[in-house]
Amino acid sequence: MSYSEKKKKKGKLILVSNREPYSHYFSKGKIFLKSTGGSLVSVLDPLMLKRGNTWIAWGSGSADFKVTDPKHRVKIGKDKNFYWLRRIKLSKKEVNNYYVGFSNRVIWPLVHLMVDKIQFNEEYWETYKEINERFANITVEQFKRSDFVWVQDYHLMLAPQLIRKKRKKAKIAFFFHLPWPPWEIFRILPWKREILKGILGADLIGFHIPLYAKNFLDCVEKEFGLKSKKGALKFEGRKILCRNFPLGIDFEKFQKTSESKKPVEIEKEIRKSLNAEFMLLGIDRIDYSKGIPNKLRAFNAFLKKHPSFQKKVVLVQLLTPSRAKTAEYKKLEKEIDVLAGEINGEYQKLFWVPIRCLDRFVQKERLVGYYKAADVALVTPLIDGMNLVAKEFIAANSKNNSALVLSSFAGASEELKEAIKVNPFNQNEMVEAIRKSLTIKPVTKRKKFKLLKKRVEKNDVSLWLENFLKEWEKLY
Ligand code: GDG
Repeated sequence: MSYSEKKKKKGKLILVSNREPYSHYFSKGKIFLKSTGGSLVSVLDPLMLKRGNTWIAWGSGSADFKVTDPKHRVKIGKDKNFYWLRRIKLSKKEVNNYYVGFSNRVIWPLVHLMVDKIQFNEEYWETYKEINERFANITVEQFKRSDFVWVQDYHLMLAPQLIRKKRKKAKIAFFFHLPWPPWEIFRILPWKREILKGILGADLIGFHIPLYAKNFLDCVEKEFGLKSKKGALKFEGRKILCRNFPLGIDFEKFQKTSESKKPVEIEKEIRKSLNAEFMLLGIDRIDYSKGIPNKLRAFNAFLKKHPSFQKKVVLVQLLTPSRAKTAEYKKLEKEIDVLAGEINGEYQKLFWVPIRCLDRFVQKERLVGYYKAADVALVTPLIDGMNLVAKEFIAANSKNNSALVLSSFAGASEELKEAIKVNPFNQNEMVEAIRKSLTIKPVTKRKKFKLLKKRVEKNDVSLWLENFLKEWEKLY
């Protein structure tokens, strides 16, 4: 009997997340279904089909509530393998305060250590509480005694405690996908106590890397005077465990896609259109945490310091639209646009454009085509919870002949030891890393890449899930 089959007997799973796995939308008067994508959905969806009760999430698609039953549910899967997707309706104002506001204008900059970007606002907080309460109440409605409730991420940090209030014995876990900041930063949050209490409603609390778990436990100690031992602590009479579970990708799927016909064709097409010997690649959501302007400035400095690479190297930067198109993001988009324009203006020659920015979401096969075409990936966030782009890039290259420049401040840096590490704030280091990545001996490059690949393959998303579920199950 497989692990998930054994678990099926013990209790079903209720998943609670802001983002839904599937959305329904209108196009030309018709309703279509689409997966909201991502590694997480691709692994949680099969798990839910096997042992899921309900997935509770914000119904954000334009036709989402046209297809739901009177209880706002839609069935995902069929026969015995199915789960309910329970959609939650949010008004425009609620989305603005809970999602754009508190989640993305308060928590996001706080945990990414950018305190000057935080927009403290009482109304954001009030709505955040209300929406967390709504998620929690709906979870309780669906709840059966043996169920496991798994709450995801920074949008729902109060939910574990709110669920616990109504179902004292519930088996609740929480996973946080972003960095957890040190106490000196976290303590500026006016609602710090409530947030910590909210998360402590869970029995198991997961982070990507040990540093974030340590920071969290440190905050708990400073705020409540509670000491932990090996990640375990007692809070309100309950034992709580805090651990790191580094998220991986669906390696097999990426590798398979990368060997299929279309990405191979796209790779060739991209290389042909480059008109250059080397291709550097950046794939980032337009977000200040991703350090895109720093990357462009470093590339500028590289071209200045190493003129022999002019006309030989092109930086292709994919800019994926961010989840919330706020004024801050539009400003960043503009900054990137101006910077790229200035650099191109300075160096551009006939048939050679040093930077190409593409600001749109591309299909998976095209994305893989870009990964395959690149000689070097520049993954240089100022800070990042994990960063899956770095791992996908490694999985997609079947020839093992590329190099990865990786920020030391991405969670992935813990694991991807053979990457060329950089401090994205240190321009000289960035310039040197670009040079190194382009001149590294092919044998060394291959050797390092193979080691990186081994790790990404081993620590894939299924292992993440299995380790998390095992640790959780052990608690009862
Ligand atoms: C948060 C944390 C943590 C990007 N552009 C396109 C596209 N993507 C996909 C990538 C990748 C995902 O989006 C981005 O994931 P990241 O991990 O790099 O970053 P965040 O979105 O900031 O995610 C992060 C993550 O949560 C998980 O815990 O690692 O630290 O910030 O999968 O492939 N996909 C397609 N077209 C695009 O244009 N199809």
